[in-house]
Amino acid sequence: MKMTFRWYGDADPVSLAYIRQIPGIYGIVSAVYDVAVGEIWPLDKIRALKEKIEAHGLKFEVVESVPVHEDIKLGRPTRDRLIANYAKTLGNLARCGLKVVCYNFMPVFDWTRTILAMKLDDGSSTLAFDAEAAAKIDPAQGIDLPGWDTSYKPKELKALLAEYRGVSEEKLWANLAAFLEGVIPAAREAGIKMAIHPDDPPRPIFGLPRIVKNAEDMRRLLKIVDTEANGLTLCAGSLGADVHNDVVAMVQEFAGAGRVHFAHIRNVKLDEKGGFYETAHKSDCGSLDIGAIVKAYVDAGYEGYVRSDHGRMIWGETGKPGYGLYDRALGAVYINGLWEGVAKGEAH
Ligand SMILES: [Mn+2]
Repeated sequence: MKMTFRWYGDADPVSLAYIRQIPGIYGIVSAVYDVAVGEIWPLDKIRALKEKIEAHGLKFEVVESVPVHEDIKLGRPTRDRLIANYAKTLGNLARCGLKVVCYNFMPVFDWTRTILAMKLDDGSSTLAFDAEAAAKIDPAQGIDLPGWDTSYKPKELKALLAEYRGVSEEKLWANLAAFLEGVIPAAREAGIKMAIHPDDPPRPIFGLPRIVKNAEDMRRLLKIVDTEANGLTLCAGSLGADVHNDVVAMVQEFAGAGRVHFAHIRNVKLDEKGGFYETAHKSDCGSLDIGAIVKAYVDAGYEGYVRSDHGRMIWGETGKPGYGLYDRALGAVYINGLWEGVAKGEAH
């Protein structure tokens, strides 16, 4: 297992120098942030990022994410050029030594929360999803979510949402298939493993289709192009936000089959109304058994990349919600500890 840590580039208030001080960190997960979605990531920008990371004694082998243009998800006629561009970006990443590319296929919204700083009893604050509040949002009236990417103007967002009304789940699957059939052969040739991140939360929201929500969806996805390069980012916290998802069984099945290329490990506390909030990583803080999840990875012989995922804001830290230094560092050390314990226990 290779423990990694996500870093948002020079704009990130968390420095590479600090990340390096977390025990057991192998590498950085990052992205080129100043190329427009859909355009090719040039070699010089990838190289500059890699050199910056390596100067801190850390590896750069995983990208999170190369975003998928909405035209691809919508199946617009422009998608062929955009898919070709994506494949070229994969080639450039491979030339710079990158091994895994995380991406998602969620329409319009990436991860969605209704509260960015919910206060917990211990005084920390965390991200939360209030299912009742989310259900009350009428996308036709506009959506104003905290912390959500505001790069769309309200009018553009309305038009985009309207266009998705004509995209059923099956249509989205067909568009995903066209994407995979376009990029997976290029990834395989380049030696890149693609790793789709599941939908977060794993359910349709605001009338938008969502298709990577559970084990059945992941099986279907892997069969579209049935090769190792077409793989998963198994995000315990995202999938675990649906009480029906058995994350341990998913690790056993998909890591066991060699199709997990990136493991996001974090915990969530579910409520009875379908909502949840994010907790510290430790098992008894949330609804997921992180020890059992780690054991499943060890038993599967998983040797890929891992990262702790969203953290709470603790010790007075401010910054990007979910992506502070301290709680994610605690999570990484906790996972490393579990891993060492399980692996050594099994070796005896
Ligand atoms: Mn994740």
